[in-house]
Amino acid sequence: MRGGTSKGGYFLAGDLPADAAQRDAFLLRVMGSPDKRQIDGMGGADPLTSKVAVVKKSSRPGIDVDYLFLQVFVDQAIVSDAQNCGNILAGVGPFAIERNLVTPVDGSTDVRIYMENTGQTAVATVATPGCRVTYTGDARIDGVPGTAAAVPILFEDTAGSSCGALLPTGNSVDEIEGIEVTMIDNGMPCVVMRAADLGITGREAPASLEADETLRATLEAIRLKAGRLMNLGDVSEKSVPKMTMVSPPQQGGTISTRTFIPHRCHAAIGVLGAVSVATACLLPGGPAAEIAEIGGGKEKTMPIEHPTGEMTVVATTDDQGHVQRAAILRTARKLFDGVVFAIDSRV
Ligand code: NQM
Repeated sequence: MRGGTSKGGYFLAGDLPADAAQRDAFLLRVMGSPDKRQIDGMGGADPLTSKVAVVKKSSRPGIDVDYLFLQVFVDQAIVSDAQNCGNILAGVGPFAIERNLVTPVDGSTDVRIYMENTGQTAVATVATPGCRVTYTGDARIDGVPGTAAAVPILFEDTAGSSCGALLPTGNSVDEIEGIEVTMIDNGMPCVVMRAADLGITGREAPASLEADETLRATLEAIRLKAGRLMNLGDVSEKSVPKMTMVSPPQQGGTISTRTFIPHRCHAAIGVLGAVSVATACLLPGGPAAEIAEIGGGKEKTMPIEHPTGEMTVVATTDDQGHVQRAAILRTARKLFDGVVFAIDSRV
């Protein structure tokens, strides 16, 4: 399925080996990793198309399904559960209904999803006219051609998802390798920096940033230090924290971004990454807040600009200006339903 601006394999948990090492070996075969072209598997030679959702009916009160996200690295034999993914999340509701884990109602169906990676909950609303999932509709998201049925998603309790606190160091601003950074986790651990401080405009195309060896080395040096400061330990083999460079908005949005995830530059921005960056924009004194254009009121509509358009985060704040919940709009599409083979047998 395509989920938002990502694509991956969606599995019922019961169809995969229960043993994590066997499961990961199977998923590496499925995606064709490690290989930068993933020629021997289903992966699309990009971290955004080498993703897996593992879904099961939930036994938790008030929750419909449990969702485990797995990032299958493209050119390394690594399958990581160290991050969540809000784009792949967009396909979980439709998948759960199609696989009879959730009973649809006529019109639209709310699916309450427990995100196992971070222990938090999201509510996705799936279009189900006549009690059947529909993927067609008129919602448009940047980074995906055409239109599809809207899948609005609400996040309520994402602060400190992986780092234990929204600001794991307790500060809105720290300095690493001489660069001012905000280390933040409102659903995705992110390091937010001014693009200008890294010697770029922040308007460059992802390919040109990926070709800049000096920039990449600086980002990785900052990331390895930030990982420890963010309670993530040694992140050399993890896909977090994400490295977001911010600059003034170019298209009337809140802020412009370029994000390394962490070794490739995202063609857009991750969902929870965008929620975390939007939250950083609301921290007085932080590098993002200095640049961000934000309206008044408690409900803030914040288009986070990225290389292929923008992702709008609607953040609801309390009297102190702290983000209480965030909503985003995604779409999803069922692409293929079938049996995938690893070596010469099923699983
Ligand atoms: O931040 C890419 C994506 C993501 C993650 C990444 C995501 C999120 O675009 O919630 O969606 O940052 O690795 O799918």
